Formats: sequence, structure tokens, C-alpha cells
Amino acid sequence: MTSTRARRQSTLELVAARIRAHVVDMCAGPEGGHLGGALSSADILAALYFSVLNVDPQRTDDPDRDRFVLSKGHAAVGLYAALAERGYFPVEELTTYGRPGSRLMGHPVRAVPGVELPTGSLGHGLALGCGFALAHRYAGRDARTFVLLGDGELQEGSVWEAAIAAASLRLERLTVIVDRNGLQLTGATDGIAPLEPLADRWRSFGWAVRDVAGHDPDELARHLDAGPWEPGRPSVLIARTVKGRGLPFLEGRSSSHYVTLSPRNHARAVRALRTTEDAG
Ligand SMILES: Cc1ncc(C[n+]2csc(CCOP(=O)(O)OP(=O)(O)O)c2C)c(N)n1
Ligand SMILES: [Mg+2]
Repeated sequence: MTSTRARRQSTLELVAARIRAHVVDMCAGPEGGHLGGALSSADILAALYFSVLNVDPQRTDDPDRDRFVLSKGHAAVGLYAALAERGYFPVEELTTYGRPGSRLMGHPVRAVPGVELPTGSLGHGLALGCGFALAHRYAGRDARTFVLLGDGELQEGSVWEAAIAAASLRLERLTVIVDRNGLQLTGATDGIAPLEPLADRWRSFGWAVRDVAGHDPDELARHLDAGPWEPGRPSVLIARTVKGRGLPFLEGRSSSHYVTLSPRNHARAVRALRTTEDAG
């Protein structure tokens, strides 16, 4: 890696690269992990935790903090990496992931500093986000709420019930990000239950919509920082991503969904991430 190349990467890109490196290390542990969906959302998490969210790791109970709900709770390894990098707990703790006695389990729980809610059962995060946004309004607080949904998760009817509620309650300080990686557990989302035209669908539910490429964390942060995009409407950023992003041998494949990386594939993954970084 030349220093000239390294300097070209933005701070958020470097953070996203560190998140990916931690995710790959965690998925090489005995438990494995939801690798593909954590890698597809690494740039989103970097943008949120290092630009957008008004949070302070030293004051996790500050009532004015912004709230983030990882509705696709299976991507916990990505969240843990982002929280550790942001200073909620030591980066070294990531090595305990999935091991007996660790608070870093397959799905996030509130024992982990910075985790607002336990998640993992898909379809519930948006309703919970509506609750945060409504509570902020009643308390007269300006805090914003962000919810990250998977695209397969959009097949849950409860997502759309909450989407109707958010629009009718005019929750303009609520923002959804859809990790539109095109894959769910067993295959392509559009092969199982087509979602397109996804932006039009959200628009018809009364949301302000932006549909963007999902792997430029600076661009993602610009959009998310600029919200609310339309007065009186909640916002949804559809981030077009690649499942397994950063690992060419897994990118765009359902097999990236849950992986226990063998020592050989871990080494391969580490090499691949270094190459991607050098090319940046
Ligand atoms: C209610 C519910 N049903 C099933 C599952 C099992 N499950 C975990 S991840 C997943 C696929 C989710 O796909 P998507 O939302 O697209 O996530 P991503 O591609 O970002 O990993 C499923 C079915 C679950 N966690 N919750
Ligand atoms: Mg998906």
C-alpha cells in the first residue's frame, strides 16, 4: 500500500474498512456470523456513527441523544465493530464475540453499551423507531431516530404498518435506511417476492425517498445529515449495496449470509480487504 493511496481515502472510508476488518475477524471465530449483511451495511454504519448520529459514548443515557435501531439485528457483528470503533467499549472486546460469557452475542442486547434495543426478530425495528420518534416529539426534543432495515425484512407486514403510522404521525425526524443488497437468507429478494419499484412504494406510503448507491459513506452521510428532506414526512434512504461487499469470493452470493470463515478463507478475506483498500 502506498501512502499516497492511503491518503486518498476519506475518514469515513477508513472507518468502514476497519469495520469490515473486524467483521471478518469475528466471523472467523467458532460461532461464525452474519458476514454478508454486515459487510453490505459497513459504509452505512460508518456514516451513521462517525458523521450523522449525535451521540456520546460517554453519555449513553443522554435523553437528547439520537437513536439508532439495527432492525436487521442479525448484522450484529457490524454494529459491534462500529460501536467499538466509536469508543463505546474497547476494540479488544470484539475478540470475545460469540464466546461463553461474552455480551457480544449473535444478536444485539442492551447489555452492550450503545445498543438501544435488542433486535433480531425481523420486522419490529421500524415500529420501535416510531416509538422513539414520537417520544422525542412529546418530550420536545430535537433528537433524530434512524432505523436500518434489510430488504428481505421488507417482506414483514409489520414494516408497512409502521410505515403507514410514521407517515400519518408526520414523524419527520425518523429516517429509515434500507440495505438494498438484493439478497435474503435463501436467495434473491426479487426472486422470492419482488420489491420494485421500491422507491415508488415508499413514496406512495407518504415518505420522502432517496435512492442511492450504498457504498460511498461520505455520500450516505451527506444525505442522512440533510434530513428531514421534506417537511412533515419521514425519510427513507434506499442504499443499493452488495451483500458480502469487499470479499470478491462472496460478493453478491447468498452463501455470504452466515459464514464461519476457515483459517484459509479468513486469510483470503484479510488479503481481499487490503487489496480493496489499496485500490481506494
Ligand atoms: C421474523 C424473522 N424471521 C426469520 C428470521 C431469520 N432470518 C435472519 S436473517 C434473514 C434474512 C434477512 O434478509 P435481509 O433482510 O435482506 O438481510 P440482509 O440481506 O441484509 O442480511 C432471515 C430470514 C428472523 N431473524 N426473523
Ligand atoms: Mg438483503
